[in-house]
Amino acid sequence: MPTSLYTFFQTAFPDDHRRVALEAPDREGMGKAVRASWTYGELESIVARYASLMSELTLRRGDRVAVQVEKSPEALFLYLACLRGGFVFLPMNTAYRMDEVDYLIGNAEPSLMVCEPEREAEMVEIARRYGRMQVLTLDVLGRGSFAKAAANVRNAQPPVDCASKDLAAILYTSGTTGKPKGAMLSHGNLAANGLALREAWAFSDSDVLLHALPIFHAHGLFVACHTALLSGTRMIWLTKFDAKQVMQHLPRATVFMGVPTFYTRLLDEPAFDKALVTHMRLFTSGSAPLLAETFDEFRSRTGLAILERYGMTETGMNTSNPYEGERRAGTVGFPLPGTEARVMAGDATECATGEIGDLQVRGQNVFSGYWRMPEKTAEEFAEGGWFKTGDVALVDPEGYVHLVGRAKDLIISGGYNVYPKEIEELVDDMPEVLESAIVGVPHRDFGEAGVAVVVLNEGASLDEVTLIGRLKEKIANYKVPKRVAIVETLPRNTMGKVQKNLLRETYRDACK
Ligand code: MCA
Ligand code: AMP
Repeated sequence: MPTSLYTFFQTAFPDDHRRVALEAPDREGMGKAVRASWTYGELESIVARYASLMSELTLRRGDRVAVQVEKSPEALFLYLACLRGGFVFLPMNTAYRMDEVDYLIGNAEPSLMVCEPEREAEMVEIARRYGRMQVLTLDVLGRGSFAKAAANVRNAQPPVDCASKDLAAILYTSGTTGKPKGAMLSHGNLAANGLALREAWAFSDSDVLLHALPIFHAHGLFVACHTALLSGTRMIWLTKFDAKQVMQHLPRATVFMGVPTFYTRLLDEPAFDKALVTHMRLFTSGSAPLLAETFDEFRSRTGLAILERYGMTETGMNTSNPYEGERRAGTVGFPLPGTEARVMAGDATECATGEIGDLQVRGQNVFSGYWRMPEKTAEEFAEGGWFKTGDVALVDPEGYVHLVGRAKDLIISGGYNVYPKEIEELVDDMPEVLESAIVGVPHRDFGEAGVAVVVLNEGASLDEVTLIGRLKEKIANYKVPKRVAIVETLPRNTMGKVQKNLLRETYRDACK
């Protein structure tokens, strides 16, 4: 039984290494020099070369490799090379601005940063400050100093035999207080979850996964790629989600995974209908709540029921609607094999069926803790190894889990998490601002989006465009509130706490 995730993948790769692992239609027609498809054999040899290059760069087992690059097949190979070589992959959202990247590098202390060529100079500057990080580049077409150096590698080294508990990746997630925390995911966590999904969703080597998610978060990188790689599945690799492009490739696919915004955008296309999905056996949705109306409209347009599942960066996937059996809109289904879930009324009391409480999960999929934050880690676990998800849920009489709210102050916009606290701190730092509150309100396209409600200092003036412009210089665009309201005071309760529920009500139509 393998313990390294890459060895798990290798075991599942087809015996015939000439079978296609990945095709990148975005690259077709770009000339002979630009590849548009890779067999499993080619994938293996590139991954081996990339891993060997990192060893030649004197990276050691357990060293972190930070990656902020556009989605490309080579970016996936780089991830796989980290797994193969025993290095710890640290992906960063391409939308992150330098302040955000700087913090993550300072915290994770990577030995290597692979970035877009345009960002190289800024990264070198950061590297100089932190001392020991090397910087190489990789662009969306797989070119750059990393690929160039890898092409010259002569001796491919054998895969490193990682143990189940060894770190495979660190994914940063922001928190309700303070700075982003690095969720430490081991080979064992990722393998357990990938295998559970392969079984639950009946993946096989005859599947074709249409991949349109970004690969710097758990959904696109782990959920989608791991199930495919653990099944010897072919992937059609799109650089980003574009409804028309997805429709063009759907007829050749059997599985598609998305956030709810992907589905609402597909439904906005008049030509999206049954004829496009004749080979499709599975559409999954997650990262944010799928509205029942989207589920229903999708079913009436295609005849297929979207399978909604629920997970977190820290845990991978926890629950899923059934592959066989009724998929219920507004629910996230049952705990996956190997994962336990319970709803708690307090520290020690479990809720009865139908009662609302705090959702906790436990299983091999659950991470070991936050990078160098033992206290934060301890706070998030209850006795017995139960992880406190921060989601509020109930389990109905038939065992379906319903997510009914969040205990954490979090906005999920188009599948990306935005923590109001992080934005409020930046707004409050502006000299004109006395205080602010960021709330999530319904958004036609992204499901939810942020509105900044701001109180100015006496006599100060600041308009929406200026405030938004300043935030865009500091943080990723998707975190920037879509609207700004300047008000006299923020509503507070008797304890002095801002009543965000009232603000959500007041501004509920602001982003419609
Ligand atoms: C782009 N913008 C956004 C978002 N995406 N604003 C809020 N929320 C967003 N998600 C901004 C852009 O910067 C731009 O701002 C403006 O909105 C319009 O951009 P547009 O061109 O429409 O956006 P896009 O490039 O088409 O991207 C939308 C998207 C993308 C395709 C829905 O956000 C996406 O791929 N989302 C998937 C997220 C995901 O994979 N989450 C998984 C996390 P401006 O006009 O100001 O420049 S993992 C997870 O949550 C757990 C584990 C789980 O359960 O899966
Ligand atoms: P992340 O930190 O990006 O991993 O986001 C995890 C959070 O996304 C969870 O704690 C949930 O609040 C939310 N989430 C994931 N899947 C779903 C879903 N199907 N429905 C509602 N919320 C979801």
